[in-house]
Amino acid sequence: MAKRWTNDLAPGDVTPESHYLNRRQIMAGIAGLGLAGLAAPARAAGALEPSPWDVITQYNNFYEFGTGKDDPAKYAHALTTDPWSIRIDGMVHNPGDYALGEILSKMTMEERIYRFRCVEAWSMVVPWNGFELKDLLDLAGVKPEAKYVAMETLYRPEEMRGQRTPFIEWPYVEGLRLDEAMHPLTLMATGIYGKPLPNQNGAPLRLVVPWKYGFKSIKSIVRITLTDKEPPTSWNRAIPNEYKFYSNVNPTVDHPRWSQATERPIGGGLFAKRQPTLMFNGYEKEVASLYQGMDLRVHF
Ligand SMILES: Nc1nc2c(c(=O)[nH]1)N[C@H]1C(S)=C(S)[C@@H](COP(=O)(O)O)O[C@H]1N2
Ligand SMILES: [Mo]
Repeated sequence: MAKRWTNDLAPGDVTPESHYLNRRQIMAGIAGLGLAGLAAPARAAGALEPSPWDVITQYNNFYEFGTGKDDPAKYAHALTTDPWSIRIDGMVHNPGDYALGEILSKMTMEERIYRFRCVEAWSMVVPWNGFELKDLLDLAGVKPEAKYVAMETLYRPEEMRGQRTPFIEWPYVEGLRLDEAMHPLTLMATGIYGKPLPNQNGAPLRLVVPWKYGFKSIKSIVRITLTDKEPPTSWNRAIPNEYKFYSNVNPTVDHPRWSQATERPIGGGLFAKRQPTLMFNGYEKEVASLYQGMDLRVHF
């Protein structure tokens, strides 16, 4: 499979790290559009400094390990991530149980530095490693009648202590419309900062949809089902009037209990300045066309 982009930094071109990261981000931005040669999108123009490793790996939402932000880092080591396989079924030509290693051997790995915005109004910038979900769906062979992609997290209460309590209905489930799933920005992540994904961040494989609230980015995926019906999603099932299917980041549509106009960058300290939240989390140019003609106040 042809690599969409390569890191063309020369061996001597190593300093400073912030420039290095920004350079890769710009290239990822171009690759994200699949339009190498065109101008980098606006989000790549400014410096997008990744949040520190410790912040990304110690302030987590992963309710399978507890509801506190520090619970996943404390308890997720109990999760066995090898062997791991993913069932791909429903409206595909090649259904089956795919070993993770077999999938990875066929995918083109990339680094993407993305904004990450939780619905709770905090944010980070994360340097993900992974591959485009589209490539995996192409491997499975999506049938023409498929319209949505449903995903499911592992259910293993012996290792996921939070699952011993019915905090939400387990397993955690999420879904995307097929065109969202096929979008070049939609990533299946296997790492951060060039290292394997820590368990608390959703090892060994998690979804990343940078223009949607963080809860859409389902962790530790074991099943992907192609369907013609909008699939159920965990947070919609739990609190249907607060969380709907699309969950696109939108500063003009407030959560019923708080404003979504601004966000708190994690890692900046208790008194860090809140920053404005961007439409589609800053990826408007890339994804707004997916929602043309839709009322985003109704389909939030
Ligand atoms: N299976 C599962 N996936 C999940 C969650 C979860 O509780 N369980 N939390 C979601 C939420 S609310 C957010 S903000 C992100 C957090 O990802 P991070 O901990 O890697 O920053 O994971 C999402 N994916
Ligand atoms: Mo979240």
